[in-house]
Amino acid sequence: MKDRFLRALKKKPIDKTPIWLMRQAGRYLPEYRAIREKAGDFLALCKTPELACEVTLQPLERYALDAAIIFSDILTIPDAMGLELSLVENVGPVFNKPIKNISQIKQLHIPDPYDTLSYVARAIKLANNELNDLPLIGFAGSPWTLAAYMVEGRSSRDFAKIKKLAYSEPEAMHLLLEKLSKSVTSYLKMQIEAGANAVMLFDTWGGLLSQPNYTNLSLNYMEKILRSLEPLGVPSIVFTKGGGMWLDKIARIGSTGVGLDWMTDIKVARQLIGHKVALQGNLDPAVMLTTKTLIEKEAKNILDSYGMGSGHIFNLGHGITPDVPPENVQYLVDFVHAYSQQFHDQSTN
Ligand code: 1CP
Repeated sequence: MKDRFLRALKKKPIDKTPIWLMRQAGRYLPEYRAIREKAGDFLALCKTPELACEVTLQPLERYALDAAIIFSDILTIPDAMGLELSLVENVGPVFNKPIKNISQIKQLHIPDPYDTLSYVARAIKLANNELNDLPLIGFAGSPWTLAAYMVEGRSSRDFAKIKKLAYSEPEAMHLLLEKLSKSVTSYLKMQIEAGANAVMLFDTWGGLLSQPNYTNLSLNYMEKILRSLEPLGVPSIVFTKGGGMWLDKIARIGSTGVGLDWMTDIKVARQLIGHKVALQGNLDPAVMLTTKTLIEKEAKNILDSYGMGSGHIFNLGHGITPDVPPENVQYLVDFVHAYSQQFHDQSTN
């Protein structure tokens, strides 16, 4: 069943629970490390459509995954806005020109994705040609999460600089978020036109916000983006790491599915919002570092907790980490497909 992922997202009957993994293409795969070395640096890999396409397909050659996600990064938008992204060994992504003052925010331009980000559309077209009707997920960062990296200049433990800006300069904060929302909207529209079958918004740092600020600075802007994409009729998934206590709000912004982190109880989430949206998640990524016995036990627990019927897309509660043994992924994918058949009515398939 090639459309298992899209059917689950729309809660249509399926034969088994679909599975894909956040960051499924990445450093835990030796073939990724080889191609990354060949490309020279991470951004060159993202910006060379043939290589980005090849890396997108790598995990699908190994595993019976139900979806591909285009190989890129959420930070391509700030890069296209002129902040100059580079990936520094043992540090992570760094901007050479982070946002330091309000006048910089005023001067930021909204990139034309067909110009500075067209490499992503080309990679999507190339990957789609190879996928044989298996769905391809496009993605972007949420405006808040992008702003967090743009103001800090790099990753941070507490993102204090952006939070200080949010409290002390609300107008500048909203101007930045407004510009990012427009950029994300046109970027995702381009990805959909290029052939993305679903889109996902990664709100990795939304969980750092207070409840009112989460609504004002993250959720409202994601809603704006989703409402603009609605006419295109492509399903969407919203993932806020640390957003478990705001699920009722997240389920009301117009996405088809909601991603759950591993801190959230999927059974409770289903009771709360399962009638409105599909759920994606939520195995603790750390489990993937352990044994097949433990992977089976924890995956079983999630599938049992969700229970009967469609509307669940199995995934991790956050991205897979570089030190995961590739054979553990094989085990998880095959186990989820085999064990989940009892939760679906086989006579309707
Ligand atoms: O080769 C390398 O060392 C690069 C590591 C790497 C990879 C493989 C980075 C740098 N980005 C990526 C790819 C990537 N990033 C994908 C690929 C598609 C997939 O297979 O899933 C996706 C969806 C992302 C999205 C992304 N980038 C997010 C959101 C998801 C999440 O994990 O929370 C975030 C926060 C980023 C920023 C980023 N880019 C790279 C790193 C190491 C990080 C995280 C930095 C941090 O810890 O704050």
